[in-house]
Amino acid sequence: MKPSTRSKALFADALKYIPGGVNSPVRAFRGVGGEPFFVDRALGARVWDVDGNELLDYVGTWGPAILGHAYPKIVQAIQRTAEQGTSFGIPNPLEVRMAELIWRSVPSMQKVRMCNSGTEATMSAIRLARGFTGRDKIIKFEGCYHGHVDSLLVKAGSGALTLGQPDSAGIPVAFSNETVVLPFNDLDAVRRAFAAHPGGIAAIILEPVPANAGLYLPRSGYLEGLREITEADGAVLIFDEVMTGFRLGMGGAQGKFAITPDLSCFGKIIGGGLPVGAFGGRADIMDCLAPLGPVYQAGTLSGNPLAMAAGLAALEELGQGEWYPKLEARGAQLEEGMRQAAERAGVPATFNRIGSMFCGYFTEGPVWSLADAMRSDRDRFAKYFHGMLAEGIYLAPSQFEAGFISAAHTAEDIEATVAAAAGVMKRL
Ligand code: HOZ
Repeated sequence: MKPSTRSKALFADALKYIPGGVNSPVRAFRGVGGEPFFVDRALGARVWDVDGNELLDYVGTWGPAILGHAYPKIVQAIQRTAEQGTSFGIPNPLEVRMAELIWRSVPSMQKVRMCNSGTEATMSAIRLARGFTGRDKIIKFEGCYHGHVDSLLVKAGSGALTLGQPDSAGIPVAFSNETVVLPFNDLDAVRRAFAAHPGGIAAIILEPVPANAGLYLPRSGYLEGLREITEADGAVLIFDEVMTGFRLGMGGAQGKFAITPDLSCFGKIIGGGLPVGAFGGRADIMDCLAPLGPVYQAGTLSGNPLAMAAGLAALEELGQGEWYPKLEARGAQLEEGMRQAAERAGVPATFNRIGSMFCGYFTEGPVWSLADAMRSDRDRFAKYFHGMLAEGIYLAPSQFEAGFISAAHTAEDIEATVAAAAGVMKRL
């Protein structure tokens, strides 16, 4: 690796003008120590920093880059659309195409409203669920992260967990009192919460595959159980598919596990790398939104033509190619290689994976919940992260984030990653 001279100078400047030098805390390397590098450009499975270092990228802009960076069809769609104007604040045909494509891919999305980020999507879905049911309380799960929404930033994952602040300052107690937080993968805890608040719970919101405390899977029957409990009670079941949507297949996690939630939230991939969010679901619930109903939600840039064009290009491509089997094959190759590497190095490790999403924990495992994830040796993860970076491989700078494989990662890239990991683990 070349010395990080330019990155260091930029970070010093950034610290003067931007809190912590970053526009989102998880970028600050606080979970692993050291300073972030600054990116110059990205293409396919690689990013280049401003000092000329080439890195094989497993962050993929935190999920959106499923086809690889600067995918030509997406770049061309953005260029073409920009020539017609970058924002209208007037309905445009791309919004309708996007809504229809989402509905075709994810049948539970009978109606959809576009917004600008995953945070907006979850915030709006919660408000809608409350407006629809006339109830106030919501259930969320430990380690699940749904953006930086007040009522959801309670025992949250992602950057909040990385920084050891899963409960943010600045949230009125009255707000967090309306949030019931439960352990993931524990149906009895959910049944007890419903019994304790009869007729009071508006919604359960969850990442069907939690990917903000690393990555762990729902146990067999768990999602079905949540569906049954919410249906019987009249509460709204909300799947936050910001990370899993169009990542685990065109139908997202709900397609993979064959569960129909009432509402779902999307982001990341559906914007093709531009800022976007979406929430949608049952038509009778969605029709409670203004201008039809009493629940207000709005946005100057919602349905922005550039984001719609980029997202449509990404989704249309994903819908045509044999991308998902290829991503599964790369994921399986990585999983097998990493398990063997850890075993040979004698390092206690658990490698969780679904499709092209993964997380390696430095613990015997298994990891099914936040409590299990917290057993990972985070000092060891920090050493591993920096060891991999020195080998030219960029992982998320936190134990509590998922890794992403893109369609641009080749079998040789995965092989090189495993070889690097084997060497780094021997030195841990
Ligand atoms: N929402 C992303 C996944 N954990 C992290 C992006 C960020 O917080 O900057």
